[in-house]
Amino acid sequence: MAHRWNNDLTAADVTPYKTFLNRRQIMAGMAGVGLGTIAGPLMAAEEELKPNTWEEITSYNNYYEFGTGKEDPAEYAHKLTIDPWSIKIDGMVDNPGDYSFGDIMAKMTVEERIYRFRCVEAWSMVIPWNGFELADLLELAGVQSGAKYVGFETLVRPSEMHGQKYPVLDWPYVEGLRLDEAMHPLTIMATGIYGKDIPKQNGAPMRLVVPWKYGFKSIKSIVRITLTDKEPPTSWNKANAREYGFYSNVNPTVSHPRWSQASERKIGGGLFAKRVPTLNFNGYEEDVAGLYDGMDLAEFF
Ligand SMILES: Nc1nc2c(c(=O)[nH]1)N[C@H]1C(S)=C(S)[C@@H](COP(=O)(O)O)O[C@H]1N2
Ligand SMILES: [Mo]
Repeated sequence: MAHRWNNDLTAADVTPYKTFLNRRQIMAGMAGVGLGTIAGPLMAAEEELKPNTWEEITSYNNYYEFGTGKEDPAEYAHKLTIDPWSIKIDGMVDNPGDYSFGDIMAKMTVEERIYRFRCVEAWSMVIPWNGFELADLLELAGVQSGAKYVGFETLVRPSEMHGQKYPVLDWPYVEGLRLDEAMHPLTIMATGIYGKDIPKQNGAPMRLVVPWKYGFKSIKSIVRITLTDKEPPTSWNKANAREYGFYSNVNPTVSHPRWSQASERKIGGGLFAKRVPTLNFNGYEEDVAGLYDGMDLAEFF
């Protein structure tokens, strides 16, 4: 399927691969944690920056199935078996069933897209994801007319995901989108990054990427997609409804109860740029604002 949106970012906007790989250490360095892993010149730049709070740091590297520590996913995710892999698509679809990863990949057109992608924790990067539009997969399953929402679930396998032995979240990790959000061409299932297979700590073999929403909406290692007429539960909303709403659109005017979301730091070029204002819908306002016409986005945050 052809691109259905205009990409205004170029190769020059992409965060260098090395910076991407080192970002956990880079961010850790900002809090004075793991200083030994930071290269000299980078350290000098960091020292001029106000350190992040503990809450910010602990949220950077999020894949709680592998532990809550920022280095846990990179350390433990290799244990995950991703072959064979299938996604159950059920609920309000004409063609429910288990779709194997191989079958899905054979039917989808995988493209490279360049996304500005930021996390709720106030940093931003530009990532070249490879993937396909979620809409294409949903069309394959045949969405029924009464469906209004899409629910997603991550694998539950405590033998390989030791973080699931602890009730830090209610497993499985679940997420949801309204159907029109899910069908939007910016919503992709990512299978690769920087032209390589997606690393396990980033959600192999398939994870969602919703670039106008905060990072936690981008659920990793998906095994189930359910079409429904009711707003599906979402993990962070279940854990803390006051801090995390269903929509979670990047919105600089709505502060998180514990921190401002008005600005972000761009990671790139080996040095930190100054804080820059966060853009409404993470810069995708033109593409997605229409989805929320008439909605009070402070109420539906
Ligand atoms: N299954 C699952 N998906 C998840 C998470 C998680 O803990 N478990 N963390 C989320 C959060 S909070 C963020 S910021 C992003 C981080 O994705 P990245 O490591 O690829 O940048 O993944 C999201 N998807
Ligand atoms: Mo996050």
